[in-house]
Amino acid sequence: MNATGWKEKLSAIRDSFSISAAKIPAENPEALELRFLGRKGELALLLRDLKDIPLEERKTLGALGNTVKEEMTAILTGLKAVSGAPGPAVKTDLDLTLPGWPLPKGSLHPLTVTLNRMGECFSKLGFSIAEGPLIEEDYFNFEALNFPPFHPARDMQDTFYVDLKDASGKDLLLRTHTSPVQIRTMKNQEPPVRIISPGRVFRSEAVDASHSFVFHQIEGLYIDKGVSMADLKWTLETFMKDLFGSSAKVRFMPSYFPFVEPGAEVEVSCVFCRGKSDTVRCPVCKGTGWIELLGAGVVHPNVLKACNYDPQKWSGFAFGAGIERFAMLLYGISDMRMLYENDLRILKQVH
Ligand code: FA5
Repeated sequence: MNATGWKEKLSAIRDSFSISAAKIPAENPEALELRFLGRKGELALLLRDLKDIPLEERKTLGALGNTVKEEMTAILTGLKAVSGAPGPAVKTDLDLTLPGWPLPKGSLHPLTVTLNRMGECFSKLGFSIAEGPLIEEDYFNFEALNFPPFHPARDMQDTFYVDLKDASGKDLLLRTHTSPVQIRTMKNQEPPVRIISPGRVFRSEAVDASHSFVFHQIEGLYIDKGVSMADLKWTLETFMKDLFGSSAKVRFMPSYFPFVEPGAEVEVSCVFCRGKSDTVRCPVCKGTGWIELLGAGVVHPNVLKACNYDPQKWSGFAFGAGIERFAMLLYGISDMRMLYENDLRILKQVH
């Protein structure tokens, strides 16, 4: 047989193998293997015929023949796997009877768990979630919230100013509270509005057990017809009882925020000593029986006007709470810094 004849025969064997391998129902892969690759198989015999081909052509043809052989072997392995026929035995030191390695299981961070729990309470009351940027315009963080430039109320929130202006030349800063989301939402939406807005805030403050320079707040805003301080009180009381249990009480202490009138600091009855720290002084409420948790009030008419809401027609309440303070109460954490140290012994206790 000359080289051309050998090549034609190889091509015919390859085609015949392909047709047999693709048959439905499939042919027995062992029988196919024997027919084409076995000692007296069609391809094996053809490869043996190579000895009659002149040496200079034998090398190329041999390589061609081996490629076809490899192709056939790969297809046969696949067919065996599908038909469940045993493949070549694999030697392994793996002991499949041994128990598996324990996989370390992650859990949510206490701040995330706290935020989720707070979010669930408010979603039951019909609040939806709104978000805003962390790098904020001075206008949204202060001006539209009734803090005019150079007003002394700005000193209440020590700010990180950014040494950049945005594309339209506006002053930028790291937001000091989540209240700018109130403005962004009202400017984009017709009333009624019922939102909560969780997120990170920044203040240039010294760090201690109850203060951080980066922390988290959750804002609440409800605008509708005839909303009053009584609605705020009911909402926050319902929320605190849901979170801390039905015996939790809420009280409002007069306070000042330029964007609400009247404004209040809201305190919850101490969930640790339940106001009974007469014998041993409670370290959390310092014996007062009350813990301050958030700021709140009735939305100031100037804020409504800045958002083109008619204060004669619409009114509302707003509140802003520190998520870290709630996490500390819920999980008995005495120092806020523990929440940021990523010590697994602390983090693993919260699920
Ligand atoms: C505000 O930030 C107001 N925007 C809240 C508000 C919203 C009032 C809507 C009225 C209406 P204040 O600065 O008090 O208020 O912060 C609110 C809460 O954030 C505090 O009660 C406290 O829980 C938390 N907080 C304040 N400063 C820090 C800090 N440095 N580290 C951790 N938590 C803080």
